[in-house]
Amino acid sequence: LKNLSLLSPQQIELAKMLLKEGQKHLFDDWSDADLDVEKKKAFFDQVALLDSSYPGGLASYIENARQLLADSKAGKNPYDGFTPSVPAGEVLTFGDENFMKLEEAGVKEARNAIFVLVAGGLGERLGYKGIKLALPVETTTGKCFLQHYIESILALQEASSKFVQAELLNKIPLVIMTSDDTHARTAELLESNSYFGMESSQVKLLKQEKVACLADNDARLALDPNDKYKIQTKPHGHGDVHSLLYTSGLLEQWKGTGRKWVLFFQDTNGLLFKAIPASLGVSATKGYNVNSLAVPRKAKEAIGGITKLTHADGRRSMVINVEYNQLDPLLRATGHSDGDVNDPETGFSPYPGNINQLILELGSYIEELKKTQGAIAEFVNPKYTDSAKTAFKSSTRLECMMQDYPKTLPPSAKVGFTVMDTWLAYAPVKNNPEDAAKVPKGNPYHSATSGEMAIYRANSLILRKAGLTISEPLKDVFNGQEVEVWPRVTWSPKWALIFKDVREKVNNKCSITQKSALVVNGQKVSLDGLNLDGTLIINAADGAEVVKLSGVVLNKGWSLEHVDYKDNSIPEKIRIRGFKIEKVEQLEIN
Ligand code: UGB
Repeated sequence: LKNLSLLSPQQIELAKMLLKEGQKHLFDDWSDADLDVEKKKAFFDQVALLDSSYPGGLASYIENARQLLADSKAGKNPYDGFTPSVPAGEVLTFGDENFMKLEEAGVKEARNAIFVLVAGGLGERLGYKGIKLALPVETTTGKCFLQHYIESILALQEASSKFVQAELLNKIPLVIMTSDDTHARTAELLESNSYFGMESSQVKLLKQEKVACLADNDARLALDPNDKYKIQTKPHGHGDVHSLLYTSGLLEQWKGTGRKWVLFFQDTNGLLFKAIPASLGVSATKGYNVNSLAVPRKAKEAIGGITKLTHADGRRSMVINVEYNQLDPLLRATGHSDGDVNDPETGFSPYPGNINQLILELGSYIEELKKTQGAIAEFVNPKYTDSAKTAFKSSTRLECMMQDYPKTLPPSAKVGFTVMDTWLAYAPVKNNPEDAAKVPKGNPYHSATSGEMAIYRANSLILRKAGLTISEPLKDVFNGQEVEVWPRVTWSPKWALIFKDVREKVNNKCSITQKSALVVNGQKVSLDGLNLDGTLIINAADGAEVVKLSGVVLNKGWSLEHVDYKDNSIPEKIRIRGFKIEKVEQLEIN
């Protein structure tokens, strides 16, 4: 720093800020050797990036960190003064009249929607080497999550286009939040697959930056152990999506074109789009500013609980996700001596499980972000070396979650939630086979195995509800996880988006046996007296006339062969499921 001529005026300001914020240690080991000039410049480039990507800049980050670290050291409970209670929300039953009405309302609203996929996480718990969006949702078709999501959005776009004049139709935008860990591979996946049928201009990638690591309780920034000219960084969490959207300028553009709803979703939930139309219908009919999707949750299950928090001052109350590790202590601290326990009547916790699918009303979202610039309540989770909490085992950082958005909203905001059956709405792929096998019995595995089986189960149950005879599932164990194996039924979103579509395209003279697999690809395919015992694949081109499937289809079909997740001779995306599909015999109609 002695040689200030090295620095631009902006860098000098950043240097001064760092010194003012107690970060002198960052420069302690700098040498005067000319060799390091480039590294010093790179250091300031990094500081400039850290400064520009955090709402309020790096100085705010350091100040917020100091406060949160002091609170953590003092053992301060972030929910101090708040009493939890069970909030009221919409509880939907698949396939009843109300559900079907909401689905239709949702499809109509979809023309005003924007989808935002948070996909910056590496998926450390899953341990998969690729990006999670590239994993197959199921291996009968092998379609990956990103393809499934895009096809679902395109199907919604088409279905909702009926409600608007062609010249007024805006294509539904898709924003994908990536990070350094996922950006290049996400872009590659899109480009090498022609955006899975979407126009490239419909898709925007926004990359989140990491935040600086903190070395101690004074929020001194940590240097990279291998490079004294580099600040160590770690991910800040999915909450970054709000500030990224705010600074991108996209929100105002969308508002200008009459958009109304922003739907946030996660990288690996293959069921989600079965829940989207009805929940969007709830947002529209209830006029919710915020609508969180939820499922019944087993007490202590590792997903956050939707909770109403009322402050002792009597003025503040909010409906918010309380993370699972905080819900139990909060309940115990507020007079519920048993903590988070199942209601004996329902067998579930009274606090619905947050599946981190949020629907925000665009107008009020923009107003709020103008106030906060997208900054989201943060937390810090240091692992201390000693009981006096004086030092950390390794550096820590501030984190934030997208579902904490309602925390800053005024009490007048309409915050609600929609509960749907888990079988219909939620089957994420988050855990590696080893950890999944250790999940307590009765709790969901959230693995690649359970994620895939959930698709077949949901599709089978939906067909059953529509009147088909579907054989009972068999139980089997893959990678140490016992699951139900239903017929492997899959369909493309454009075949049926909502339950009404299914009902219109099938009749009750059809049956499907447990060993069967059915793939329906195409719009106007109808199942009219089809009796399937084997594998049937039907591909109908867009615009094809009605293709009616009837009669008996009998063949050896496709079987599931057990494989072990440790068997490196099998591709990772397959072996993490514990089975591979042996394609023995099928009827394929094109
Ligand atoms: N993600 C990012 O885009 N950026 C990041 O920095 C981090 C993540 P995880 P998590 O569904 O059961 C959430 O890691 O955070 C993306 C809720 O907080 O899969 O542990 C990432 O790519 C919790 O309340 O989940 O837990 C992925 O798409 C509960 O709802 C998404 O964020 C839980 O999800 C979620 O990241 C759940």
